[in-house]
Order: sequence, then C-alpha cells, then structure tokens
Amino acid sequence: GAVSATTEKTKEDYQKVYNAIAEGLDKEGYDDGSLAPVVLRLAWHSSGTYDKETKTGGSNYATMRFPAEGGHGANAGLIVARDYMETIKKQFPWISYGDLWTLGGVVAVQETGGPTIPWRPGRIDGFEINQTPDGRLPDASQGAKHIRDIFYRMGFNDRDIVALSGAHALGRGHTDRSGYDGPWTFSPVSFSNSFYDLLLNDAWQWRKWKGPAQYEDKKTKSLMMLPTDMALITDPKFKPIVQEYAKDEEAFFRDFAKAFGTMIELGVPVEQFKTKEPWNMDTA
Ligand code: DDH
Repeated sequence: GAVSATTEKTKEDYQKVYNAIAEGLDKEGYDDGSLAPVVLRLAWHSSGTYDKETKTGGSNYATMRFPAEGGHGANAGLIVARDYMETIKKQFPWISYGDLWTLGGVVAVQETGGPTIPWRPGRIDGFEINQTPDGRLPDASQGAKHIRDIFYRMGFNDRDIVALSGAHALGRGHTDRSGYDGPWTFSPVSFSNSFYDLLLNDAWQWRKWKGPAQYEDKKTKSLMMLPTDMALITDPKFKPIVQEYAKDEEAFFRDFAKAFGTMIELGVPVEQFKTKEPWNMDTA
C-alpha cells in the first residue's frame, strides 16, 4: 500500500523535542539565568483552568495562544515562555501546542533537579471558542478558602495543593507582570523543598512598599512570600503537610510528581492519549 504521509511519532521523537527545550533554557542576563521557571508557569497556567464539573479548560486546547486568554491578568509575562516555545515549534511543527507546553513543564522541573514527571502526548490544538473565562487561576492576594475553591474545582485535595505550591522553589515575582517582586528561595533555578523550609523556619514580615501586599524575610529582605503562600502555614490542615515536606524532600518530590503529572493531563479525554501509560522522559 501507499506510504502514509504522517508517520506515527515515537517516544524518541518526543525525547528530541524535550532535548531541544532543555538546550535553550539557560539564558544569561534573563532573571536568574534560566527560562525554566517561566516555562513551568506556562505549563501550569495552561492546565490550571480546568473545571471538573463542566469538563472545560485544562491543557488540551492550548487556548492561551488566543488574545483573550493570553491577556488574562494571571497570564501576564507568559509571552516570554510562549515565544520561547514558538522557536521549538518551528523545529518540530508536528507537535501540538498543548503537548509542547506541558512537555516544557516536565523539562523545567526535571532539568532544574526535580523529580521525573510522567507525561504522554495526545493534546490537540483547539479554537477560540474553547477559551476559558478569566478568573480560573488563583489570586495571590487571597487566603486558604480561595486556594481550596480553585484547586478543588480542578479535582485536587489539600495534599495536592501543598505539594503543587512547592513549585515556588523556582522563579520570582516581577513588578511588571503580577506586581509582586522577588524570589521565594535563594536558589530560584533549582527545584528543591526549600520553599517549605523557608516558609516555616524563616521570620516573615509585611514588606513596606507601594506594591501589592507581600511578605519579606526579616533577615535579608531579599525573599518573598505571597499571601496565598502564607495561608499554607496559617491553615491548620495545610500546615502539617508543609512541615512534612520541609523535613522530607523525597516525600515532596514523590507527591509533586504525581500531582503535577495529573495536572498537565486535566481536560484531555483519555482516548486522545497516544499511549496507555505515561512515559518517563530522560533528562538531557
Ligand atoms: Fe505560582 N505565581 N502561584 N505556581 N509560579 C508566580 C510565579 C510562579 C500563584 C501566584 C504566582 C503555583 C501556584 C500559585 C510558579 C509555579 C506555580 C507569581 C509571580 C505569582 C503571583 C508571577 C510574576 O510576577 O512573574 C498562586 C496565587 C498560586 C496558588 O494559589 C497556589 C503552582 C501550583 C505552580 C506550579 O508550577 C505547579 C512558577 C514556576 C513561578 C515563577 C515564574 C517566573 O517567571 O519566575
């Protein structure tokens, strides 16, 4: 018979995409020298719009490509990550945006020293009609009830919430994006459990400044916590989980890998996936 024009892609093909994403992450002069944090945030914001009741949102359709969703306040600054991903898309035009962006999140975690995140391809590019309304992502000025409302809507529980929040080991706030300012940890390009350790064991005070209400560490005044971060130790159900992850990085890595692996599949009908079991991609 005729040779098919579109050949089925293998794990090796996706590993090449992984490697290409990994290769370009280091960027001298940008933030702390790496695009990994903003690339991880793109994967999360493209997935975290999911609503389990209506089964809308999530990573399937990569609707942040469109001006309305791209312009949602929570997505300010993610153009940096989308532009970077566009350079990868040019090299591998066959990959869907949803697969590309979620794979980017996997690369960001694994290449900064985090756990192996299970991932598999199958997302398809959607249309403007598939965009979700503004307000589905968390608002950093709020507290524990809001965080639960947002993450329970995606189908997560308290343990998942605390585990996923540990991603703030990476990156920083930008005054020209969210309005918040500064990194959470002293090593914002390595994935570790230090977010929990600092949150619990450092002394925090409100920062006196013109920007949005945020905390600073008393000692160096160089680190920050968001009001939503602080809610993880003022809430009696969240706090013991923070304490556990601060002491036990292995437990954090295990739980983060599971919750984030689930998060990046939100909104993707299972029959769309090209493999029955997710893959473990190799570090580059
Ligand atoms: Fe976050 N995050 N995030 N976050 N996030 C910000 C930066 C980064 C909240 C608010 C902010 C998660 C959860 C929450 C990352 C990953 C994840 C910023 C600053 C705000 C504000 C943005 C800027 O100015 O550039 C809130 C609120 C929550 C919550 O309520 C739980 C989760 C679940 C993740 C994840 O990846 C699993 C990363 C990485 C960054 C750093 C981005 C950068 O450019 O650096």
